[in-house]
Order: sequence, then structure tokens, then C-alpha cells
Amino acid sequence: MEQFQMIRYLDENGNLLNSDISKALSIDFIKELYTRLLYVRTFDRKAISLQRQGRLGTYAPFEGQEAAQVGSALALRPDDWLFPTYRDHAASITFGHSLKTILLYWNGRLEGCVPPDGKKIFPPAVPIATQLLHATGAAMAEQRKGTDNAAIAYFGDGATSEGDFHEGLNFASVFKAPVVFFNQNNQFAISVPIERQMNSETIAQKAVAYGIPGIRIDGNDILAVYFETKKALNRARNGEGPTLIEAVTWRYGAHTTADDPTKYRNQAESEVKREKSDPILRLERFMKNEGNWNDEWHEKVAQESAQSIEKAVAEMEAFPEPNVDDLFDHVFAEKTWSIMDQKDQYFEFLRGVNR
Ligand SMILES: Cc1ncc(C[n+]2csc(CCOP(=O)(O)OP(=O)(O)O)c2C)c(N)n1
Repeated sequence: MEQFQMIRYLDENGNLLNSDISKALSIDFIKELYTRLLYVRTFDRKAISLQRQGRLGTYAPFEGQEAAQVGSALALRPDDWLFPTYRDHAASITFGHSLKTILLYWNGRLEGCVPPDGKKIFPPAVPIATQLLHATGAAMAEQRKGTDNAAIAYFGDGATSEGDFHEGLNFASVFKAPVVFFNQNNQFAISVPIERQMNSETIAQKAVAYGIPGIRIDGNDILAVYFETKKALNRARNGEGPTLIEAVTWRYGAHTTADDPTKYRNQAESEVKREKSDPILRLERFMKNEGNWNDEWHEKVAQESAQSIEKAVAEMEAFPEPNVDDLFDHVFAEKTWSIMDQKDQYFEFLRGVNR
């Protein structure tokens, strides 16, 4: 569809296609983007390795989707709201979440759901698409309070087949809620490819049904992501209502550490995409084209990222052990016999006593 042509600011070889933004592209800004992209990728790889070593319960990797998440989260203002899924830690980290807390989450700790003081970051939504409604509600609350804060909801292509997606867009549209619906179309819902999920040519076109703007961007182009999300957030702040953004991207790895993608797709395809359209490589190519690349600087950024991530891992591992009673004691206001029975059994199990 003409109207939903993919928007790109940087081509795959790192050439700038949109000269309107050249003035906004200081070297410091570009370096900040690169540093943040490398940081979250280093985190993602570390988390997978921790899980493989039995030091993390499970994990949902985002490698390949860094530009979509970092670019959009960087477009937010500090007082905005962020509603992530289980795959959006790069967005949460960019918006100020703590690495230690995110790692605690993946170790099944309740404390892993608590954002830093003053940061409006919801716990990752695991029930698909529910967060679109929460984001709409938070945006409407800001509207009623008379602020110009906005909300962003992240979700995948699979989420657009859920009722909550439609309810969220419809409600936000009717009430002109200041919310940005940020879709990362990584082209798979676990093992189900996009062509088995929908007949629509694009996700962006689904905005038409709700009378809101829908745009389709190259999600591996951090400049398109950043500037187009900023525009959508500005519309929201100005009372012009929600926008649906489809950021087309790709996850290189597994759905989660419990998944094996070789069972449903040829992973060689991921390697071709990596060479052609990797979000970090693309920014590197741009920096090289502009004469702003420096190997020593890159080495320093890589080292600093790794050190800061190691520190967070050490903090997570030094976190006090959970209180096992908490598993049972807060299920009901008054303990029921069945919960107490389960608790007894579990403590017996922990003592190594067979019934
Ligand atoms: C309501 C609901 N139904 C099913 C699931 C099981 N489930 C977990 S992830 C997933 C796929 C989601 O795909 P998508 O929205 O494209 O996001 P992605 O995982 O690719 O980021 C499904 C079906 C769930 N978590 N919640």
C-alpha cells in the first residue's frame, strides 16, 4: 500500500537519506546512540550466557531489535510512561531501568518488577497485548491531570491478533489519549511467521480502522525510529491523540531461552540479515562514511559496557535470597488449608524428605 511505504532515514550502507535531520545529528548524539546500542546488545548476550550457566532462570532475547527499542525509548521525556513486554529490556534500560532489577526479574524475583524511584516503567507484560490497555489508561490519566506527559506501549506482531490490541487502539482513538503504540514487527510470534498470522500487508494499515495515524518504519534504522517516535509523541502531547508505529525488524535468536528456532526457520536467514541490515552495523557504517569512526573509542565503549554489566550481575547475585514463605503467605488475606498444606509439603521437599 502506497500510504504505508517503509520510512527510512539511513540506508543499509549507512547513507543518510533524509537531509532534513542533518543539523540535529551532532557527533555526540550519534556516539550516544552507538554507545547505547552496544550496551544493550552486550547486556542481552550476557543474560543468555548467564541463563546457560544456570545463573538466570529464563530470558527473552532481543538481539536484532536494539535500534527499535533504544531509538524509541530515547524519544521519551523522563516523566512519560513505558509499558514493555518481556522482550523490551533495551527500551527499559534506555529509559533508566536498573540492570540489576531486570536480571532479578529473570530470576523470578518479585523485586525485579519494581522500577527505580520516580520512573514510570510497568513490569514486563507477559499476557500478550494487555499492556496496550494499561498504557491507554495511564495516558488518559495524564490527560485528565492536565499534563503533557505521554505513554508508550511496546508489543509484537503477534499481539495485533489479540482483542486487547483492538480495544486499546479504539479506546485511545475515541478519547484522543496521548499514547504511542509501538509495534516491533520481528515477523514471528514464537514459531508462527507473519504470513500465518494475518492477511494484511502491513501492521501500520490497521490504524486506518481506528482513524489514527499509522506509520511503517525501518526498525533497524535508529534515526528513523528516534525521529518518527518523537513526532508521534509530540502529536500525543499536543492533544492530537495516538499513533500506531510499525517498526519492521527481526530477532536473530530464539523466542526465549526455552525455544529452539531451528525447529521452525532456517537460521542462516538470520545471518544474512545480520550482514545486510543489522542496526548496529548500520550506524557504524554511517559513522565511517561521515569520518566519525575511531577504533580506540569503540574499544573503550565496549570495555566500559562490559564492566558496567559485570557490576550489575555481581549486584544481582549478591541480592539476599528470597523468603520462601512469601510464595504462600500472600496468596489470600487468610491462609486456606490447601495453601498451608502446599507450604508444608514444599518445606518437606526442601529438607529433602520424601513423603
Ligand atoms: C494472552 C496470551 N496468549 C498466549 C501467550 C503465549 N505467548 C507468549 S509469547 C507469544 C508470542 C507473541 O508474539 P509477538 O506478539 O509477535 O511478540 P514477540 O515475542 O515476537 O516479541 C505467545 C503466543 C501469552 N503469553 N499470552
